[in-house]
Amino acid sequence: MSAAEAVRFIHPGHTVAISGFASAGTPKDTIPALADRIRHTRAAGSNFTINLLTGASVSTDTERLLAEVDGIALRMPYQSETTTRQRINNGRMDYVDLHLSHVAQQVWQGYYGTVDVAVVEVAGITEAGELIPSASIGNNKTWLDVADKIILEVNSWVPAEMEGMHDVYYGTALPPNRRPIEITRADDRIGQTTYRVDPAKVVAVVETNASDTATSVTAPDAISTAIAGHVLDFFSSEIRAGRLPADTLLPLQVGIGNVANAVLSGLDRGGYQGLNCYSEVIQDGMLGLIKDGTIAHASATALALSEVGLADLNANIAFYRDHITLRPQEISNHPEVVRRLGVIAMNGMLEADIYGNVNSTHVMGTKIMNGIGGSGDFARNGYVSMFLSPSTARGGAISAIVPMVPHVDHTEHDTQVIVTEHGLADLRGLSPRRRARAIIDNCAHPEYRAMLDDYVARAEAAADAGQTPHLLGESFDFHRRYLATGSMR
Ligand code: 0RQ
Repeated sequence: MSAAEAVRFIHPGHTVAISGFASAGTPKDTIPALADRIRHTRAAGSNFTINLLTGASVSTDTERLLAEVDGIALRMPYQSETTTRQRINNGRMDYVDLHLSHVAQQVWQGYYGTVDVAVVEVAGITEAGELIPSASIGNNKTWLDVADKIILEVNSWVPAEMEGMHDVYYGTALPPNRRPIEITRADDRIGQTTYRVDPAKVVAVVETNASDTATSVTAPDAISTAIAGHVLDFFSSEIRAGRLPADTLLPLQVGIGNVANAVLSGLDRGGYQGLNCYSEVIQDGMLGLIKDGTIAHASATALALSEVGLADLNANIAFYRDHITLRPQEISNHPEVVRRLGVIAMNGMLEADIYGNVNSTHVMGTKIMNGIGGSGDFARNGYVSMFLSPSTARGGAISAIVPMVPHVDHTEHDTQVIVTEHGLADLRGLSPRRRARAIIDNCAHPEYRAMLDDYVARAEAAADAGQTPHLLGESFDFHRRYLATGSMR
């Protein structure tokens, strides 16, 4: 049926779980049709909101349509879209920001009530009645399992040869019935290539032919190239110290964004061969490395590609299918697997404090930026946990190294290495006071070092300085200075 007819199954107050992870696999027609329905209902005088559950962020165009009509009462688990962010920060939308590996189990546990309708994009339906996934898996297996009603969007734009790239695992369970997740290499397959679905729950099938939204990528600049250089030097010294295998390192997880892409470009020049990625998304930088053999295999839950990346993937899909595995996000981000494989976790941050606590999500401690996403899944369980960021934000007006972060996503216990364009602080084996020295000396922007030194000197001189010296009132004055510099989100 048409998308407009299909959305008649969605009613005010419903919890709607949709496919989509980063820019890939968002339903193309059904969600815009839902936004239209909400707008018309509102124009007729009645309120229509839904609770929206996803894999992570979805296509920004789609997310914006629902936010603009004030159609979302509750959003979970991640977003990165401007209008949605404003609604959340204005208190007009409830937002639950959680580890992406936790989403499926929390939904199985029933925290979010009944999932009334799932809207899931698929590449096709097999004769046996199973579903061929498209360019992201995210939580789709869970949505199909738990939803009362299912709307399928069959997108013929997805190349047929993508079939086989996926590994959908059906062995997950709640305690006490959990079994080991038997992944010991990034390319291990433990599931099946299709989703199962109960046909009795499928109330609509909508046909589309529409491309995924492209992710924008900018070429590495001087700052991201410098950060990548420090990361590559660190890998070399870890190899010399016998802590990382030469040539192949250990499986890499790389966050999204320009710094991440610069690190990937840098790997190309590092002389590595046969690397593996055990990450959350496949981005442009990885495709080139797969082609030239630097990366042997990349495991993730979604593709997040630019226009150029999408064209490359589609033109060479049979080749990439053999080097990429897409998994449900509770497996791509699974703490057990991340710990076993010894993943090298590299994520972005807003700011870190002098002791290594990291804020990834809340500007000035209060305004949400995106969400924790998968960063905690990888940082907490990685073999080496690294946070990478320019040393300043907003044209130098804000230092990314502060005395005390006003919101903590990753504690000092989870952060092992901090990198800015000025250098790298290896915090492993260091007490808090030594960590402060390493972070200020290696990572802070030179213009902020004197202020941070002064803070540490006075905090350490206090009679009750303790294990982790702080001047509690002053640490937040450090942030408040920025309020005068302009409007914050
Ligand atoms: O603002 O967009 O208005 O220009 O934050 O900052 O420097 O472009 O960095 O794109 O790498 O994002 C933490 C947000 C960094 C991201 C964060 C402002 C800055 C700019 C973006 P503008 P940059 P990035 C995926 C793992 C959590 C989720 C995660 C993130 C904007 O990395 O969302 O890691 N992480 N998922 O101006 C005020 C500061 C600021 C600041 C930056 N200290 N104060 N504003 N900004 N620092 C796992 C995978 O495997 C994919």
